[in-house]
Amino acid sequence: MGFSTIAIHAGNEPDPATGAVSVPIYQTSTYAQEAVGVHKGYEYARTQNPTRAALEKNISALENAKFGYAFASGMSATDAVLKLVKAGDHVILGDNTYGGTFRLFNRVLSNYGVEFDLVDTTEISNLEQAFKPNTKMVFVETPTNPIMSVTDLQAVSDVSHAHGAKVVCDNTFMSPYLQRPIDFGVDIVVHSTTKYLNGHSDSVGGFVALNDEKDAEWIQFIQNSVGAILSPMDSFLVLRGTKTLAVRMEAHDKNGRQVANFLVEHPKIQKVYYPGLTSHPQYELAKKQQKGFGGMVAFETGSLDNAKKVLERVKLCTLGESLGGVESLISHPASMTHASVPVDKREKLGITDGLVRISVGIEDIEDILEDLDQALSYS
Ligand code: P1T
Repeated sequence: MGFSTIAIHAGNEPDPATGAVSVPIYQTSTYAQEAVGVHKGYEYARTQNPTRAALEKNISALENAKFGYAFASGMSATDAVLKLVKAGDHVILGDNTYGGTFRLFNRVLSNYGVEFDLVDTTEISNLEQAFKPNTKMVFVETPTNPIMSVTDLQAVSDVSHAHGAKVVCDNTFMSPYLQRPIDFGVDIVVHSTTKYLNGHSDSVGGFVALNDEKDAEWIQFIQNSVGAILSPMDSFLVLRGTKTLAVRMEAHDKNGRQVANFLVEHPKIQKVYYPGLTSHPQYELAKKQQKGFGGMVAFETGSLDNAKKVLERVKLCTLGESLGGVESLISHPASMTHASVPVDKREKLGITDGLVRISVGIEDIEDILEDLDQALSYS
């Protein structure tokens, strides 16, 4: 079956009670039981909810995974995955991730006896050198937020598995339409569904997709035990969002390429980070591993002053954190999404005070380009 057919039908069975074509929002905290221990498979809504179950079927099918669990946010999904490691274990984390992911490792996980090292995984030789006897997990984002570095998922999987470590990929920037990490040997995929999967900037959520039954049981156990579940309303919204994922991602990809090409030619821009540019260091890999390049573009304006001018002059693009919605969003990673990354690490990666990130929406491209053009015409 094709991607859109799966997106529209997986998990989206007509409601058994009424025949409703759209999975209803089962807004209930509990379920009536016929007798003690006799019920319809639903006992308490932290543990099971039909709207959430439909979404879990849907996204796991899109990621080519047997199992999937929906969480209250992308961060709680990542946190659940990190509960697969224990005190005394070592984790390798890609050196450029969403700032909140770095913060979770640096400020939370480190308090529980789990060691981690940051590694530039765009070079497999760096990864090979980073393994320790107690390395249990390699966690990467590709393309990275916001520098858009691309990691070879097949190579990371091969090397990590040879060292007995599981591979986790945060696939938020691509969505399963543009990249399916499990097809390259990745063990666990995490998402912030807040972004492209929902796609309309009106829900916060997260997802874990995987094939290993034992790990899946543990993730489900964590989901129920900790309780960071996705609500029925949010499950409904994301389920509605994924139905149009393919058409939205095609449109984001098309507009993203044009914005990147426009910025590359602009005299005020010093550098553009977008894997679809032939000048991108991993352009060939991105072409091979991804179905497209997506709608995330970052660019260097040269100074905080210049970045502020662009961010304050835009009219159509909205200044704000987040990404992946139908509307174009523009942000300042150094002070917003990556403020929790120490300044020396940020600068080494290229997350300077002059860096601006745009989540290119699916408005008419002429309007997006006109807005960027007028925002960049400051003196
Ligand atoms: O916000 P939340 O749903 O908890 O997702 C966290 C998260 C995880 N992974 C990636 C790659 C992300 O980009 C994010 C959240 N990112 C932003 C809010 C942002 O503007 O970059």
